[in-house]
Amino acid sequence: MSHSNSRRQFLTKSGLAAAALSLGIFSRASENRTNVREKKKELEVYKKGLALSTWNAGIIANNAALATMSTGGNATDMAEEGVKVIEADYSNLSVGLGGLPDREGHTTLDACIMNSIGQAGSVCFLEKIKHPVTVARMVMERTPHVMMVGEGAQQFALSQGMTLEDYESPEAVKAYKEWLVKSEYKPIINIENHDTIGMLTMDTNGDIAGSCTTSGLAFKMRGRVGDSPIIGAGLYIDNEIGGATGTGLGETVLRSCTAFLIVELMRQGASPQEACEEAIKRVEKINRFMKDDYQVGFLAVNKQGEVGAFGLRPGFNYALHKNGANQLIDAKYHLKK
Ligand code: SD4
Repeated sequence: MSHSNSRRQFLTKSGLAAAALSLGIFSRASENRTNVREKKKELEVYKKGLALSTWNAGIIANNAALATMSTGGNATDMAEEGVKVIEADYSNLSVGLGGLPDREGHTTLDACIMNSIGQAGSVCFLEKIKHPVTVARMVMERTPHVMMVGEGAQQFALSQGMTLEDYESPEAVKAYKEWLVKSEYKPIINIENHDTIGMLTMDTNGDIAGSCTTSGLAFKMRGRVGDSPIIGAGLYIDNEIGGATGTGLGETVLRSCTAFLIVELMRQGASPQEACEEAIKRVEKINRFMKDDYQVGFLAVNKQGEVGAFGLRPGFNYALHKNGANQLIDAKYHLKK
């Protein structure tokens, strides 16, 4: 169902429908004009493709996604290739094998991907594999499953031709040694400059896909998994409606199924911006028992190529590649600090 259809259904349910009907033929004519205009706008976005991703590194990832599209890639290829560039950048301390380790000194990776026909793949607690997002895609396309974890996920990756990489980031090792001195476990987002990448893409057919990849919280308990590889929490796509992905303290997102919520709000007629704002407020409400400050930021796109972004607190930014221009934007936020 198109966004305008769902919006109409939403209106039909309200008292506004009667008023709209009583306007008769004039309102229908203007609705038709609006539909034609919306359709044209959609086609423009489709032609040029769209990529939207979290934090500063999103600029590079968006470029890689659009480059993939221009060589014939679809939305899923864009979502995979876009974030792979960040996974391969070992100077990034929050994504890929350069990521900060858990409390026992091991870097463990989480990732997921979802395509435009509703298929999803995910890996969690994966070690020594360079591209968790690619393994997630393999789970999606080559197995009857959605999620694989730990050793089993690693074995599967090896069976599909991937190799073990024993990379140790000097920066991550140094940070870990410093952390060991106090061994204080206090996961605070933003302040520790997390950079998990969540990406939403739209290709020349107007199909939508998404991906999310992270090394999770720095110095997390061994075995801890956040929201990023969880379909419905860190990422959700419904190609009839749109998609959503995010970043932040995963536990708070897991408790509120944020990505799924955003897509459902859009289904009911909310714009991507309205949906992100409502969902972030919901995250805050559900997690009101939390004593420490935390950050969460979410992005959304709908079928018309309209986008939304919202943070719980200041500091969340994202990169948007739309109509041929790629730019970094500071998201609006809910709480003052
Ligand atoms: C997690 N959501 O593992 C991730 C962390 C993150 O920016 O997004 N950091 O909880």
